[in-house]
Amino acid sequence: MAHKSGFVNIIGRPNVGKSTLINRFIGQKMAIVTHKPQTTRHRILAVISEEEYQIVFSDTPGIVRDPGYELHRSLNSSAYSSFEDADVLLLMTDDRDDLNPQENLIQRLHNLQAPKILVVNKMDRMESEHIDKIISHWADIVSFENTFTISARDGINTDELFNFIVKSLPPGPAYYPKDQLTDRPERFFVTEIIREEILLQFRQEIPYASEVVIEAYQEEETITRIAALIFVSRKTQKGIIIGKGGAAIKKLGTEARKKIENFLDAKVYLELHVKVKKNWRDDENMLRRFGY
Ligand SMILES: Nc1nc2c(ncn2[C@@H]2O[C@H](COP(=O)(O)OP(=O)(O)OP(=O)(O)O)[C@@H](O)[C@H]2O)c(=O)[nH]1
Ligand SMILES: [Mg+2]
Repeated sequence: MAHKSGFVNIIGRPNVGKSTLINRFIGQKMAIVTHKPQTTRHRILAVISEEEYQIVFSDTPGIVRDPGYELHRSLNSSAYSSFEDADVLLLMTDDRDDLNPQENLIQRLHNLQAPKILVVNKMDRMESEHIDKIISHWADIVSFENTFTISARDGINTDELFNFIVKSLPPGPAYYPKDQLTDRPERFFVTEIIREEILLQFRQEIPYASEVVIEAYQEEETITRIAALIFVSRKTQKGIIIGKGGAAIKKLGTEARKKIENFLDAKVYLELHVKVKKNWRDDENMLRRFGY
């Protein structure tokens, strides 16, 4: 049989479970997942290779309805860019999705030639009437090759979905070496892990006002030394991240370090600093520096 390959891109609103599904397919935690919307900020490729096929999954930021910052517009364009190279497109939705897609999204779905699959996630907590309602709502708007109702978290119907994706792949060569798992270097995932901890430990606007960059990254024989800088947009936010007597940043550092050690399978020394950069979310230079 001819070798098959393709880019399989997942789009949907923030928080529907896109990253959770990618992690399940990959069989390990690659993309960060939290209960908060706008967890994913960068497009990440996750490659699954077998002898007879290669799937390049692309996790994308959720599509933000009312982009308030330049950052949001960048997240949306990153999400929309995944229409361009899709060989198969998964549109993911869940029980909280408001089912009111923007005209822009509908147009792009209509124009896309590649097979489209509707994925209704979080079935573990949904009534079947609700699921039927979502499916018929979408069926009126776009024509899908197939529809799957799944629980990405619990792994319900995800194997069936995966098999259908493999079936839908066009013939093609391997785009990446078959032992490569992602397009991102280790240090990218280190910044993501720190950002994940910020999302988990801080409330309200703090996670959304934060960005993490690596300042130093040294792999020594027995330890990896990492210094990371957390940018926030206001002085008060810096105070909150540091906390009373440095308690908050200490906890952040400890939890992030444990996860990074687990991810790198190495002992890690992690140093965190916080810096205020006013309105970085609207600052094109800063956004570029942060890789948007
Ligand atoms: N009950 C339930 N929760 C789920 C399921 N899949 C994901 N979740 C939860 O939904 C939340 C969001 O999951 P993510 O995978 O981060 O969602 P996302 O679509 O990548 O979100 P963004 O990166 O913000 O666009 C997390 O709390 C997940 O644990 C599911 O099948 N069932
Ligand atoms: Mg995500």
